[in-house]
Amino acid sequence: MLRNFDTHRIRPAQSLNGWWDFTLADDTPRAAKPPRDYDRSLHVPAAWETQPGLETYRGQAWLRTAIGLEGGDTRAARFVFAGVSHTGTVFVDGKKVGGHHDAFTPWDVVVPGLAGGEHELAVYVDNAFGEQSALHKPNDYYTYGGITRPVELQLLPQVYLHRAAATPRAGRNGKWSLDVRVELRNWSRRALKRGVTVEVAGQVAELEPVTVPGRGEVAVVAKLTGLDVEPWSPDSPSLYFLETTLLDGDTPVDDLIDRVGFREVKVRGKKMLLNGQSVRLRGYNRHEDHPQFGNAIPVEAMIADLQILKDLGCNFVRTCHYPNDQRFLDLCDEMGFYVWEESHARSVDMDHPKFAEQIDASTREMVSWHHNHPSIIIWGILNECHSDKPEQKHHYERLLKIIKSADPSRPRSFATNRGDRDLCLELADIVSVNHYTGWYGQDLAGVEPAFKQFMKWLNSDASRGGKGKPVIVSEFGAGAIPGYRERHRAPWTEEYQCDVLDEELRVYLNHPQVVGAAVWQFCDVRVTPEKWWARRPRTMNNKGTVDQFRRPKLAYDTVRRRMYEAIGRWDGQ
Ligand code: ADA
Repeated sequence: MLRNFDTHRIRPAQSLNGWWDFTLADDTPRAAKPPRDYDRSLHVPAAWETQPGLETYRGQAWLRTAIGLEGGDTRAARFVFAGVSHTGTVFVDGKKVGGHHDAFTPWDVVVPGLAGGEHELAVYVDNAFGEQSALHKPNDYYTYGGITRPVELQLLPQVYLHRAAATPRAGRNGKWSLDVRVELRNWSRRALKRGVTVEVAGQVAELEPVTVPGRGEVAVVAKLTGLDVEPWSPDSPSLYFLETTLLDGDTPVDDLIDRVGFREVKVRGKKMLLNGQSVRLRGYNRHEDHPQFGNAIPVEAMIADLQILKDLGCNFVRTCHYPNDQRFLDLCDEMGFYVWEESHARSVDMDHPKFAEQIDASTREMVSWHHNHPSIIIWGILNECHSDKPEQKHHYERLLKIIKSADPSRPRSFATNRGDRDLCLELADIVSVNHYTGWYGQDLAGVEPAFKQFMKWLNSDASRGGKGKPVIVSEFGAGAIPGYRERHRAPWTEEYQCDVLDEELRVYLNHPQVVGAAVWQFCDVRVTPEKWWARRPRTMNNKGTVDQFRRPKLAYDTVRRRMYEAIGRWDGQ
């Protein structure tokens, strides 16, 4: 399953997770033709680094599975890949049918005209760095290889439901409304007329039938009003199924099932509001990384991570620095976490010839696929990029515009480390800063003065662009090698990490303009062994509050105390 619940009752859908044939592609000309022979197998989804001998394999590989199709050419096969790391090229019966670059957004390939019977699905997967990739590069997190998120095969009628994007709005007397934009696509050559119904919380909207041109697409909007529903919040994460059905005459021929939560997120002056109530975000940056699974983390391990975050007194996760597996977002919806989701970019070369194309795609796909998650309350872009360079400002403008035109309902931000040189703060709804005075500055006593100085600069003059806006401290932390304990509390000891997190949380969680603080980072993660990152001890980013196996470091209890104190719920244990 792509999600944590069934997304179709009418459309036939079948998981393609399971054993796939697998072979490295050292000798294969680039994605030319799938090979005949495969010498191993891999249980998809998986990162191939989990296979003995392939722990550091960076390159290409083929994966293959057999699929059985029912019916004839009135149905198209739709292959949905929730994530292939980092580039996938798809072949059906040896013929190239599609592909996608970037590990972190879902994508699909629609193949009409396949006859009933058995077919071969082969995927050429590439996780190599090079000129073809602006965003995947040696970095402070690992780029794994493989089909790392679930795969599904669906059968589509000629006109099918491509997407249903829902935006909740609070109305009078505690009632809610929901605007649902439904996108219909037609893979056949003939124009066809279809009706649509949308149902949520027992209310149904029936839309007039529309004609969808051959090989074309049409969008219609359903407005459901006067909904008597429980709003969504972290304390009470109520969710409702949103069922969209496609009708040919009176006959249902396709459907999409998603979930929505009723909440509005607004920025008002220095505050961030959820359903009119002031919100303070307390949480973590979390990478999709696990020593046993790479970035192909099973749902059970995701749940365990979120349970740790709950225990730590957190209500917030930043999905640094890329869109996350939708099953994780589903869990955040269900368990009541606020999420900052960010398109894929951590300190990248903005002059790379592929940069604009790839970051635009990552941003568009993120908002398009993840639009309905109530947990997502902030869209983020461009972590620690060149927001201080006038010649790069247009990237910030363009990306923030892309988001706003696709989804005007959520605030947008970017995490800057440019301090008082930043030139793009006026473009963001929320000012977000990464602050490492306690670590890279090695200046524990300087944490508060440095932050005060930044806030003074920010608020001193409207030309800064951030004056009077809400502020999130989107990263702060310190490295600690698990088990390195010393009374002298030197850098890299678990003790020093405690001191840094204690002080930073004290300063940020008690500042009136700070609406959120996200510790860097949840767990220790693998980094690429290339370039500067090779200098990281254990070739890991060791700033986790839990180690890579999620074993708590000394700082765990410090963070926990600070998080509970911040909401007046610290009872000494
Ligand atoms: C940056 C960056 C993170 C991580 C962190 C660190 O702020 O955004 O991805 O690299 O620093 O550990 O230095």
